[in-house]
Amino acid sequence: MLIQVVNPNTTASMTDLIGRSARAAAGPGTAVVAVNPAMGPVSIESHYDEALAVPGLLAQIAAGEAGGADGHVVACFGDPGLDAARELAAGPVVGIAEAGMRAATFLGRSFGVVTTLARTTGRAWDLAARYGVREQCRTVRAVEIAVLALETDAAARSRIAAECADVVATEGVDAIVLGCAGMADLAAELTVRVGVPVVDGVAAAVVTVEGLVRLGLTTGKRGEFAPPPPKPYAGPLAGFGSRPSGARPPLLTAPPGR
Ligand code: 5HY
Repeated sequence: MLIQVVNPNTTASMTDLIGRSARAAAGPGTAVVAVNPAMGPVSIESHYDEALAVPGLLAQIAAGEAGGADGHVVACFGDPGLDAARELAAGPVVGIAEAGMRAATFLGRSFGVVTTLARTTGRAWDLAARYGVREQCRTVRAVEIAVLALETDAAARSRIAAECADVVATEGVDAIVLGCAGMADLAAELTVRVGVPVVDGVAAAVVTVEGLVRLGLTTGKRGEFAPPPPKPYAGPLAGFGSRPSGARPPLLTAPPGR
């Protein structure tokens, strides 16, 4: 089985971190390719970033389909372009926010989310509502560390641990969901430090896609998620439009799979 994990921002070092977490979670016989688009924002921290990350994400989904991927992971906590990706892909597509939140609901009555910037917490609440887990989501907290600073800020780790511990102490949650793909490498250590399961959405999404593929299950293609109707697109996105159903837009200069 081949699973493509797409980091929708353009930061290769973050894609490497995401790839390591994804491979560690994947079972025997599952190959993981972690990629990021060549176009789009270096990090996704606003609605604007998220909107403009989607074309690159979809180009990667198309490239992965052409490359034989059995399923895909959208490795950004806003689950950007998830519905569009599900229209394009034959196999299942899972976002890390959905996978992380749903996994947390198996681990107890309530969970909290710890994410990067306060301005992204609204999106996390919207997704909790969309996925029907709003009631189990007790709080969404931000550590006010920029996405790319997660790799460079020496204090980031202890700052995130302190916030997780405070969520457990003050909200009494049974689990924590990490609100950024760039935190994927912290889950195991934080679980020990704060004493409740800390969920990495990248790992949760990989095993979810794996399970769906093993069961022979994929997105329903009869209605809303049927391949997008072919039509002309103008301007820089011209390559995204004119294709017969099931065909894919031409590949953008995607970096070689890792
Ligand atoms: C992420 N941004 O997972 C989100 C996290 C966030 O570039 N990868 C990003 O803060 O919304």
